[in-house]
Formats: sequence, C-alpha cells, structure tokens
Amino acid sequence: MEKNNLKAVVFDLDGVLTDSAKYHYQAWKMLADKLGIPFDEEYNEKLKGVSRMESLELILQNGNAQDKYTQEKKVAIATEKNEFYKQLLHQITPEDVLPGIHDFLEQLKAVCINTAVASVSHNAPFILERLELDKYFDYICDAAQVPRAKPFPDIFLSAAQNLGVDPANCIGVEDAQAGIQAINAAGMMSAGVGTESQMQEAKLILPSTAKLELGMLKEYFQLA
Ligand code: B16
Ligand code: MG
Repeated sequence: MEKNNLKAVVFDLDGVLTDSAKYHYQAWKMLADKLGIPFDEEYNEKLKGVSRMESLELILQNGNAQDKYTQEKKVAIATEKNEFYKQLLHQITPEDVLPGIHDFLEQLKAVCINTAVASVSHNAPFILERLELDKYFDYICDAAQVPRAKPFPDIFLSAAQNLGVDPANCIGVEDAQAGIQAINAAGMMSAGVGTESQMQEAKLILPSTAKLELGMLKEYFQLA
C-alpha cells in the first residue's frame, strides 16, 4: 500500500451534499403530531445520520411511547413517514447542492480521485438525481446491502471495497458524530463539517462545505 496517497473521497449525503434534514423533519413532525408525541427541530438534530427505524425509536422515546406499538405498526409508521418524505423530495433542485461541493467534485474529477456516496438513506439515489450530482460519483452505496448502520464502519468499508481502494487512502466527509465514528473505525481520515463541539472526533474540522478544497485536504492527508 502506498501510504499518504489520497485515492478516494467518500461523502455522506444529508448535511454534506445537501440539507435534506429539513424534509426529514417535516415528515417526522407530521407523524409525531398524529401520534401526539412532542417533536421539535432541536430534537431532530439527534436523528442526523441515524437510520429510519432508529430515528422512529428515538422519536417514540421522546414521548415515552417506545413500548406502545408492535413492530408491525412501527414499520407502518416509518413507511408512512417515508411516503410523505419522498413527496417532499420532489422540491429538491440542483440549487440545493451545498456551497463548494460542485467545485470540489470538479477538482477531484480533474485529477482522477475516486468518489463515492456513503449515505444510510434508502432515498440517496433519487436525491442525487434531483441534485444532478449522480454523474460525479464512481460508486453509490446501497444502504439496504449494508448490515450495520453508522457508527459501525460497514458503509465506508463497502465504499472503499467497491472503489477498489484501501481505506487508508481515503478521506471520509461527514456532518454527524455517528458518521465520523464510522469513518474513523473504517481506518479512513475523517473530515467533519460542523462546529468543534459537534465534530470533536473528526481528524479535520471544517466550519462549512465551502471549505472543502483539494490542495488543503491533500496537504493535511500527507501530514496525518
Ligand atoms: P431514509 P445520511 C441519513 O442520511 C439522515 O441523516 C437521517 O436523518 C435519515 O434517517 C437516514 O439518512 C435514513 O434516511 O429514511 O431516507 O432511508 O446523513 O446518512 O446521508
Ligand atoms: Mg449526514
């Protein structure tokens, strides 16, 4: 293995390529109101990077209602949320790509650094299509094929394996704590987008996606 040689960048989707959290919030809020469970934008922060069924568990916990529903009913609730969420996703346009992402993807393409998306969202392919970003990625992970969600490293390891690169030659970009833990556990260098307190475990912290720049990342990667 050639050490310190950057070969791939693996991106989280929600919070890194676009802000789909607001649509997740609207959809969960509709369901929480229907079930009479308190839910607000602050609590929604806890759901970032967390899978759909785990998100539902967290919401039910907030209303002390985790034992109130059968597993079958929980699946039905999550399905209803997803149907509403999918309708909201039609509002997404290429304008919703977060700052700096296009330029960064162009930089990576120009020097043939591989790219992948490691999102736990089953709606990732549709969102990438709406954003017109699908053409930039060499591999898009299928959340359904990944046994364990973040903070387990599985999805990032799957990205590296499918790109044919060693995880040690990759940078992972995330906005959620569970995602940073997954990147670190996969043996990749972690770049966290967010505040110092949110991104404590990231090897490199960036205040915004606008700061993603290949020259700086390569330099940092070689030193790490
Ligand atoms: P879905 P990421 C995550 O996306 C979201 O941050 C999280 O809030 C959501 O529950 C999860 O996807 C599952 O999404 O219900 O569409 O399958 O950050 O991993 O890109
Ligand atoms: Mg995210």
